Amino acid sequence: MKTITTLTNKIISIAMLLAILGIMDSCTKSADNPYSSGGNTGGTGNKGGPGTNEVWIQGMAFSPASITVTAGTTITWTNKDAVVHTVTSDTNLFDSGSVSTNGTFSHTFATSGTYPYHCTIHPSMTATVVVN
Ligand SMILES: [Cu+2]
Repeated sequence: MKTITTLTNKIISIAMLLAILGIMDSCTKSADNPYSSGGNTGGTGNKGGPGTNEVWIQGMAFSPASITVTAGTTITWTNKDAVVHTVTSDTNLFDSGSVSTNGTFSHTFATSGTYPYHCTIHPSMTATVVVN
């Protein structure tokens, strides 16, 4: 009888250990891949925030106001506002023209430098792309 009890205890211990390992494993997976839930790239909702190499035009502002990328990176802007905006380079390097609600504009930055830009409709909306 005592032997059976000891064996049962061992089985319970092993089961609990496996359960704990299982919990740890699932935590590690979610920590390793924070964007595994799909992210917001290309989405039309306003929840979450812009993904990698992505700028949201939201609340009459560019978010993030300063984005840093490596040369050759394509940045995509998405208009999350109900009004039309533009993504216009201060130095005429790029100009989106009118971007409507949920519309996007992309530009590839081939050369290192600092690239300030603005919205021509709302001149107070300014931001910067830094290319390393
Ligand atoms: Cu604007």
